[in-house]
Amino acid sequence: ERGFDHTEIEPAWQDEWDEADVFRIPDDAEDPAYVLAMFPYTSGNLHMGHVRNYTITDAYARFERLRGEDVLHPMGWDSFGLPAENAAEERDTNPRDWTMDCIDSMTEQFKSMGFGYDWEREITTCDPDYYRWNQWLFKRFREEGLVERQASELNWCPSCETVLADEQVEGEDEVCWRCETPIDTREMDQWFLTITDYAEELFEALDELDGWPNNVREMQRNWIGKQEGASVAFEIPGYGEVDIFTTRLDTIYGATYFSLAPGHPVAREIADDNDEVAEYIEMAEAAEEDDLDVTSGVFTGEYAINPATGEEIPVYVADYVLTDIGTGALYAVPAHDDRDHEFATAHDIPIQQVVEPTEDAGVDPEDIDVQEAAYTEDGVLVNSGEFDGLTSEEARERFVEEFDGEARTEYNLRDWGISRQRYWGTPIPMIHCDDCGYVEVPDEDLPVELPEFVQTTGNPLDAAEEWKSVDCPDCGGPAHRETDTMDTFVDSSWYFLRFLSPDLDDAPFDTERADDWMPVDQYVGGIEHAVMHLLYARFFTKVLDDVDLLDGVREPFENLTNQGMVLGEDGNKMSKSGDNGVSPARIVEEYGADTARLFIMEAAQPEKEFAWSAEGVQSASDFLQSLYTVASEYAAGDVSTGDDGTIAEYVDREIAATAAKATEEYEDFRFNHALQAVRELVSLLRRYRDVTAVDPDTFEDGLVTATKLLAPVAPHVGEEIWEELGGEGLLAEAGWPESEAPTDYDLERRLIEDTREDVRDIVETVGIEDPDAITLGVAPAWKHTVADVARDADNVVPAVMQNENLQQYGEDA
Ligand code: ANZ
Ligand code: ZN
Repeated sequence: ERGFDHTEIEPAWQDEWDEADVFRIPDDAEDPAYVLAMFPYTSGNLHMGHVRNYTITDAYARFERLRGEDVLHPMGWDSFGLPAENAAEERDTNPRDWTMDCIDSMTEQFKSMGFGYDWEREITTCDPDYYRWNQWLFKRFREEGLVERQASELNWCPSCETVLADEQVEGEDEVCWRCETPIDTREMDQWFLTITDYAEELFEALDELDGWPNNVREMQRNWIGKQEGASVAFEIPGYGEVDIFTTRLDTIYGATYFSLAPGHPVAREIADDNDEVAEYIEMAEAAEEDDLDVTSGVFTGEYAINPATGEEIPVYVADYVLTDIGTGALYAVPAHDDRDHEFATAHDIPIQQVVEPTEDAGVDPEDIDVQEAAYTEDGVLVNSGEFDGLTSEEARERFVEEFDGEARTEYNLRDWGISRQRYWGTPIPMIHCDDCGYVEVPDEDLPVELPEFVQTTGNPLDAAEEWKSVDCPDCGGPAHRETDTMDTFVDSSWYFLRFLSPDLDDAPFDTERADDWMPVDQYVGGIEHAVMHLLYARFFTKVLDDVDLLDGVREPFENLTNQGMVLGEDGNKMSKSGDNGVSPARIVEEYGADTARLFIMEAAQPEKEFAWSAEGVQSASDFLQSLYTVASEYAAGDVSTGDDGTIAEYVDREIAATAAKATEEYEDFRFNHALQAVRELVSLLRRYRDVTAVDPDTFEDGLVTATKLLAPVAPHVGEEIWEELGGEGLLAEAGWPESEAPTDYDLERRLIEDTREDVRDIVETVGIEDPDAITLGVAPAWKHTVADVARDADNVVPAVMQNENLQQYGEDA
């Protein structure tokens, strides 16, 4: 019985790699492939989602390294944040100790998976050597005018007692992303980074991010919410001119009412003399976001004059008009806007059509009844005076001038509130003095380190009296420190730059090295970061370039992959706490890291979800054992050898073709296809050995090639086999197989594959269970189809090799 014992070989090879510094990347490397996985939050435990994320990235990094690239593949810890504080409270310890323990145990887990990181570059965001640069950067942002104090209504989690960014509020019932408590709102003064200054570039540059999945780009587009339109003034007699924002200026002739947001200054002015309006505003402002529907609103008794028609239209205050979007006022066109239609129907407001479909729209204008439902498409103007017959697009352009409007672009994106009233984060480097107001902490006094942790129900920094009280850097008078800490998304907005020069102590990162090494070539992480993390990191990169800390790098991540979810065997999301969670540690213990890695990578393409399968794990394990066994039997002289001509030639071509195919699939991030090809090669080798005495050169070349192609995914077993076969040095440094496919080979292979596809199609239509078995000639009815493939003389041998049952047909042919 020859097998390997993963509990012995895996730790041993991990040590060998460390000793040989396989994963170290020297500072003077010219332009390494930068392969990065989103660094983990230090929860203490790796779950399967992590394991998948890091396996994908590690396999790709190893692939690039084996191909001879310098590879930067670092790892660090996203280690600030509320959970540490909560855990510390639960366990009666402090967030730092808890976090450090988590890092220790996660490091162990990483190592046991065989992930190859350059640990010399490890960074930890809760380390003062890291967060001092958050503070330093905050000051540079402030110098650029990108930091503001803004009073605003904020999402407040009553359980975490902290402000949440919009992105941290989840689901329709608006719950806290960490603890799932329904959120409240509160009005407070906060520190904001004015990301809106970059809205246009953040939006437009998405078009060029070809290496990003379309859905992520689309999510960012929606989040930024760019709307091109115009503003036009409507006169409300007694109250002056009120600007509206519209994306549909072409519909201005169809405006049948005018609407103000409850927070609009003119609405408040009207409310001064109108109790009904005052009551409505009060009610609307007290209401939770989803309490009121689109029809909620009140007539003010006032009228606005439509500059296009000169007509007076009634003015409403309505909750569906948002105070901080556009100008907080709009003219409403029920015939062409769904919300306006609903509102008008409820309030008995006339509906006037002004756009009808163009002739080539494929819709009969007669079929449009705007009394029934709004027609929201562009079209041709009707009932629009002298402008009838213009297209919507022409009208929009024309009307801006005609009605003294102004082209205007609006964004849904809001500034980024970074203040958190919690302890475990980067202290904001500001001091408040009664005389001088807010004063920056001088650079030489950075970092502002966190004081000892104390347990309180509120913000522990508020309770740290000694820490809080300082002299004002400007006037020397008594002052106190800002007690808000930064949103942890600040940490992750530039960490990928710190990896380049993690020990630098006079700058956050080395500008020249960033020039050489950035952007990240391949970034891998969860789709849950499609908006916040990935948008903030793009924002930071642009600002850093604008303040000359970067030199022309405007996007941080050239290629992005979002790994799909790992589901439980039941097909439900594998939860960390639920019963369907499979513990990575247990799998590694029982089967070894290579098996876990191979199973995960074979299960699906990185972007696709897949369900955990004990059977799949077993199959991965069996495969590795059997490859190892074939190799060690061969090494021990247990495989009979001899020269055998045609078959060796065929096997040689299969080996070359497999290397070519696998290489291409690795490059395209279709690891499962690459691995499938390797499996096919290995079973070919086994059949070769079973049917005849093998050509030793060919056979050994086959084993070596399979092992090398497998090395990114199953590196430990790979080393073991490499050693058995007498390979020199470490497999991790042994290079990548030649990947030139024989030129005449592709065509033949495609022919075989196409035919298989055809057969599979037929089989699926007829509904026979195992198409592969049939393709390979088991079901008599289909044999002739497969035999067609074998008819080509050159393919007789391949066909025979595919399946013994075909021998007959090959010979017949
Ligand atoms: C007149 C109009 C006619 C509009 C029409 C639309 C259709 P979208 O549709 O998402 O691009 N709007 C303007 N300010 C608003 C505010 N503060 N709160 C809520 N809605 C507001 O958004 C642009 C449209 O949203 C604008 O164009 C405006 O209604 C409305 F047939 O103006 B429109
Ligand atoms: Zn002062």
